[in-house]
Amino acid sequence: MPIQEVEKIWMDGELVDWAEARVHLLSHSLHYGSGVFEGIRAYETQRGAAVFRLGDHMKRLFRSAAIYRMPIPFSLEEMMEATRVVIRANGLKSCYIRPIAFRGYGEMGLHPMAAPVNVAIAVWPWGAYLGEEGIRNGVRAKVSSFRRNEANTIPTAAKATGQYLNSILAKMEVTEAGYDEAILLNMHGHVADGAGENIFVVRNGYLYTPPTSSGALEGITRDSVMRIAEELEIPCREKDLVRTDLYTADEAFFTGTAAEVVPIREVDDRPVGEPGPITRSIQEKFFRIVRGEEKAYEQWLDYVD
Ligand code: PY5
Repeated sequence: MPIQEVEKIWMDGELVDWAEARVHLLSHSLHYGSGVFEGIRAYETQRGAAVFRLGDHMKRLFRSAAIYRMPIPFSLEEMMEATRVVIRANGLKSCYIRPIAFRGYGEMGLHPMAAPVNVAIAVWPWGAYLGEEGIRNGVRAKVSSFRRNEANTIPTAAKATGQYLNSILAKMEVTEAGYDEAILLNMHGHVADGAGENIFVVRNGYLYTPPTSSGALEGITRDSVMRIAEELEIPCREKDLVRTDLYTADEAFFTGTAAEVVPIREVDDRPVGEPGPITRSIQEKFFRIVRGEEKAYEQWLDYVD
């Protein structure tokens, strides 16, 4: 899907024209994956564009950067303000937001400290990552033959650019085979997550999701779903899952900023079924919250104006 271009990108403290947002070929991160990033969404609400859990996403960006000893030359508050500035500059009502901090030009050795840390925030309109049809009727998932990188190889606590090579291998494998999304197991055979989503299953009225120690990212949508489940009085547990737990699930779904809440209707050619009642109720609540229709969750919204 080609990127839908807008006017401006925020780069190192300034708004630059979309086409001028360039980096040097010898940027450290291009060669070694030494960058950290976020994926955030702003939704259209009655009061204009609202960024969903902006502070929590930016805090995760700073945690990711700390793992890689990257000093971000802006404060948390400055990064949040820059996000509002770039959305306003492009006049967007809703968008995907991609902040990135990366080791730039100046050092080609592996010890990266001499390379500057550059920071940018791009925004653009991005529809449902796994498709509108997927949100409505569910997607077909397949367990990839590639295993998830582990917490002590390339730390899954960080959202780093380089670690997505692992997701790309899995995603290519299953999409070329005709499926919509990949599920990755860790080295112990436990379910970690989707290529770019967390995963939940429902069994006998209980909601289960793999713990972060499985190699799952500490997803902000995952956390939102856990809080929604609490309100809906659906018990939710973090638990190690094996692939047959996916086959025998009553319901299953992916969560993520790009994907949002997406039912899984099939795993490895075994039907999980049509999106079930728990998936539906969580999905419905989630979309009401992000659109500013749930007063109790106002603290999750950061209004752009
Ligand atoms: N797991 C992985 C591997 C992810 O890449 C993502 C987010 C998630 C889980 C969900 O985390 P959150 O709910 O905090 O978004 N993936 C990015 C996103 O913006 C990139 C997807 C292409 O959704």
